[in-house]
Amino acid sequence: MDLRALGHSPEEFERELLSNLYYQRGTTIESASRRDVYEALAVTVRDRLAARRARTAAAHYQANPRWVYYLSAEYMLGRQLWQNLLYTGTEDLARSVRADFDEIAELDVEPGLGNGGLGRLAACLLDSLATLDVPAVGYGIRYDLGIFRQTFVDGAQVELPDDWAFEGNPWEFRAPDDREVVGFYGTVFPTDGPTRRRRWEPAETVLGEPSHMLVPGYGTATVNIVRLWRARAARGSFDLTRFARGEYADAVQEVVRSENISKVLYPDDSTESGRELRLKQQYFLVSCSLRDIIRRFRLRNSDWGVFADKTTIQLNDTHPVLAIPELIRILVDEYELDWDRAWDITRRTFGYTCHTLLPEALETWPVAMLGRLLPRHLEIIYAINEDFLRELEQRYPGDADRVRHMSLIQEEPERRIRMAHLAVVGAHAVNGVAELHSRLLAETTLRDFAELWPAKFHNVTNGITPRRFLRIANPSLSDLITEALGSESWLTDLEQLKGLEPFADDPGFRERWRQIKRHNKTRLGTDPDALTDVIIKRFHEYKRQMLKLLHVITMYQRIRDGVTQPPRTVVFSGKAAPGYWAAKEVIRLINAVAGVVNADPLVAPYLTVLFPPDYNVTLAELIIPAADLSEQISLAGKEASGTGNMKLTLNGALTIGTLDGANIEIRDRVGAENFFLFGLDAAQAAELQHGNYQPRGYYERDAELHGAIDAIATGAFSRGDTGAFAGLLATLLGRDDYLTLADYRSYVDTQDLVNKAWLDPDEWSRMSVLNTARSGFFSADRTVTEYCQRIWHTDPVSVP
Ligand code: 26W
Repeated sequence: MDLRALGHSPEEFERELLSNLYYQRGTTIESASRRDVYEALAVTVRDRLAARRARTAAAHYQANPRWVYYLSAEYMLGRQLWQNLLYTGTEDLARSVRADFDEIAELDVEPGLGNGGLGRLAACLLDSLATLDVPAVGYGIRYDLGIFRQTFVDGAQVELPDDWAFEGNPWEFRAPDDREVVGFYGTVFPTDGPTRRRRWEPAETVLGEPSHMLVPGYGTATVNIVRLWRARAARGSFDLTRFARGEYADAVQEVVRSENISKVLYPDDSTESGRELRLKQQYFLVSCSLRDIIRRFRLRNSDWGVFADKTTIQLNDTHPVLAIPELIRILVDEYELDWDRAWDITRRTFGYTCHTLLPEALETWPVAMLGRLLPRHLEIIYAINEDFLRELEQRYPGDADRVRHMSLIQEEPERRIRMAHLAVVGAHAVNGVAELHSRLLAETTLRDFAELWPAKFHNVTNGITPRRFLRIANPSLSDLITEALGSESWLTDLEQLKGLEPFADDPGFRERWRQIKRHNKTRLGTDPDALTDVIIKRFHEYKRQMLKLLHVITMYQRIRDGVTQPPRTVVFSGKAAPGYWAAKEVIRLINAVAGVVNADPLVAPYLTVLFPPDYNVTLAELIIPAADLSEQISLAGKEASGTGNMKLTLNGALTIGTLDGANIEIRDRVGAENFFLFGLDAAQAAELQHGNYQPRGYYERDAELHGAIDAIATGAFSRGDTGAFAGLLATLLGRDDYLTLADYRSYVDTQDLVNKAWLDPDEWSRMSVLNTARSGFFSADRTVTEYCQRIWHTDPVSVP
């Protein structure tokens, strides 16, 4: 039932745009600012999605289906305008009515509500869920301040607050009627019910107010939503008496305290902050979301017995794992189900995806802190652990060690809750995000659990949406692919890219392929003739941006020694967690080296180093189509999957990488001959790491490595200041936890193979076409299909 027929002609589109200028912005075309036009355009496009959303909601209500609920503390949604223009087929219409369309589109802001891989994966999976017509809702937090803006001062990273919605956000709908009340602190009282039923009286409450953004499917009518919660102070929290007494700060203290909960995203992507506010954020997210899920369930169902049949909740890492004790609390304390029934429903409802292998990234919370903030949840976790340990004692009588290892409670040195253990015990399915990662999880980090419950452990290799990362980011290459394949259906069936294989042998096609890559380099502002070598991801020692830098210095020294090479542009981009000293030192050193290299006329024809600041989804969409070489050089066994590797392969970049994460599956599918492999594999790396690895030995034995490190040490990149990077060099020569020096020689030699290959542009393009042609597997549609078949057991619902 379309309330208002939305036309498809330029005239009708312009009429809608004008009426939105009048009625939404209260202005006329003559006096409208560029922002007025942007907002009116956004509403014009949004209306079309809203119409489809209405039909989707009606169809879903009708179908009373099994729902997928994705709980994530982070979403990297990217800019919405281009996506929504593509998904409503109104791009040309918009372009036809506004000559300054591109300038207007620049006003579209990216909601940076995430740190990196985990947050962007969540967005790709939501896009595929809608495209596959799966009824789903993403739940998250609407942080007022997203991931910090990165600028450089004297080459050092400086963080600035990201007030992304300062000008408002035309893509969201507030839903104040669906506010929820969330409690903290307080006391737990016994009840006269069964022993495990209690009554919790929070000492503090805050309101959770949702706003949702539309998540359209591509090539289908389905429009799902992502619901983001913001904290609001309860009405009347402003203390007038104190205000009257001039105690202004105290007067608003309550308001500030409440609204602080969704104020800012924690910028850590691998080490836990341990901050109580972070724990408050996690509970705020799960409490609001579970209440909303239960409200939606009870709209169509009254029997708790079918809750787990109608509801599957995926936990995006351990950040939302408090949802497990929270569901128990609601079922037992509020709906008075008995414990065992509530536990059975809970286990059948939750799935848990682990995104890391780094011990420091596995969250644990102090028992004391959790007991203070969430006293009832601590009790429930104790009860879950009590039953679990009893099961272990029966299964492994007398094996105290195993019991201590597997317990939800870490006893030494401080009593802490192991959130990953809670997730595994409370979920019916656990998965890693690439084959190697899932295998290492089952063989190391979660080995005891995998031995106890082998059927619970799965692998679902990550994926990316080809809509944003090829069709939107690289329209010229998409057009060539569509022309070659004869239709755009590859966009929803990426394996069809296989049809490009024969074109790899077509010189004319290869030439057009090369021209498009050149065009994308010009668009990026880099030299179209140069090999564009990119390493774009968060800064972390295990991702080894330092190894790329040592190669840059080696190339620099070789060129200065008269050894020429094909021109190369090295592009670094990425943020470091503000508290991560070593990562920030690497950023500072890269900018120092870039300053010297780019200023050296001898070197300029052969090597340029760029470091565009403030890496995010929008910058990725600009850099990825221009890349020739994709750097995936993490220490084997450390990168859970990687998704940038998939985006670059899809856009025809060749990968130089280790046997780590999804690199392995990329190499298996594109062919070892179309991939530049180097370095230790995971087993060799683990052995060396646990053996007595002497990084200094590699420095002494390898002249080029020696030369590169000495250049840093002698101040070649710091105006002779030998101490400038002494700390960083000390860790590299002293510890080198991620075996950067051990892999240096293999890496540099493989880079020489890259240079050789680049000298034959035709052969390079052939390999590039084959990389794209064989990357169909890495579509998030395949990933979501696997989750639906193996973990969520959901079926699509078609929307008329
Ligand atoms: C507690 C702080 C914290 C915050 C975020 C710890 C860990 C995280 C994330 C799990 C880190 C993350 O983004 N992991 C990345 O997830 C991607 C999606 O699965 C993978 O492709 C990357 O390999 C993995 O590093």
